[in-house]
Amino acid sequence: MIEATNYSARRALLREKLGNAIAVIPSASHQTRSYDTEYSFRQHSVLKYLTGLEEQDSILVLCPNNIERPEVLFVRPKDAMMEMWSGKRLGPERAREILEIQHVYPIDQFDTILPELMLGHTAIAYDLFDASAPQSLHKRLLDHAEKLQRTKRKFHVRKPDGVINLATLTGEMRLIKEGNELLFMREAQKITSRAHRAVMAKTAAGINEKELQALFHYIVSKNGATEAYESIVAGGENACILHYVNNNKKLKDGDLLLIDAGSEFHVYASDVTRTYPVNGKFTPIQRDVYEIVLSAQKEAISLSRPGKNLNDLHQATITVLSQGLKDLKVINESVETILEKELYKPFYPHSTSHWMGLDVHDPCPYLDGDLKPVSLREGMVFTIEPGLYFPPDRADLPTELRGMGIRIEDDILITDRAYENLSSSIPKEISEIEEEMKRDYRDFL
Ligand SMILES: [Mn+2]
Repeated sequence: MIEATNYSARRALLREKLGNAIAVIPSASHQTRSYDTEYSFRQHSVLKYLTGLEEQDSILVLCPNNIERPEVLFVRPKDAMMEMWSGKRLGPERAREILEIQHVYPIDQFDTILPELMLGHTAIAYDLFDASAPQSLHKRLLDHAEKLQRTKRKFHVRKPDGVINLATLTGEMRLIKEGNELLFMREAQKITSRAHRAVMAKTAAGINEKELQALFHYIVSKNGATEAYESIVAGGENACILHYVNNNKKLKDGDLLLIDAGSEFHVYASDVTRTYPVNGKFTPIQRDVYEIVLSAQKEAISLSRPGKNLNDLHQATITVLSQGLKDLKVINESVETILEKELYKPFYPHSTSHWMGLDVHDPCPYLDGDLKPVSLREGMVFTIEPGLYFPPDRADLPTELRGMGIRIEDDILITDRAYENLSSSIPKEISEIEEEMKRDYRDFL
């Protein structure tokens, strides 16, 4: 059942974490695609997380030291003509009621009101590395702080003279998923599973990667979701390009297809990769490499539980992959040497896991206060995605390996004692995949 998300409790917790800092949290701004066309709007994850608000041109300000106005929101004013062109706006009054924020003003009052709100705070907390925020805002905040510093009056009042990175505080909060967050993430998984399985059933020689991407998109859209990121649909050696998004080549008989795609439901992501043969049947060498990657993944998954950390999972993964590279006679060194000299890296250059949530790569901390890897706790969600990639131009490799790229990725939730594989319904055993590929893709529409 969907309960109301307790945004106000999240804001209260963040105000506590802020100490004497004032937080400024802008909405995402529209991004130009070309000339006067724009990419579809996607709200900034943190503003969404703290308010539920979907609108652009809004800014939330949290002022823990302001007793009168501890939280203030700025939104676009009502404007019948503008709303006729580009859709309804909440406006300050409705925003106050719906979002349960007491002080809501039109956005054009931001620069007038902000200096008042800054008083009593010693720092500005702001997402320093947020590429989606309005370009000019950072500078405006510093200008306001500077003006306050130069004001002779109110010398007895504290004024911000430093900046802290807000993302560090919100990243900590976002590490643990609770309540509706898990509900939305499970729904995203359901949709992703359906879409992946349809693509698996549809895949055949002669089909263009773009058509499979379109099928994935169709199922995701039909189920009320969007894609969490640009899908990677990579036939044959395209799989060796880690962020291949051209997705415009015809699939060839005898090749593998690597598809890394996930839906986003209520702004919560999923992120799943499967690799399987275009013609529905693994060749012996494809099978060998696939089984190595699969066993590395299973090893890391089996270690997932409270108290372990993502580095433990990565170490387990590279150990299995290194043994595999030795067995395949790609590297003729001992596993210890392969690990010590990182000889696996040309074939496995990325890490095994990343946090996942509102963002597909959720910006949560990987190290704790002592610079040790963060210990896994109940409610954390992350991916496990080992792979092996054999570049097509490596003349020193056995011919049958050249241009082969395999990755298997699942999404893992830490439970009180162990883990739950959120994406387990998407086939990944060789026999399961070969069966699934015989199905009619229309079963999943
Ligand atoms: Mn991933």
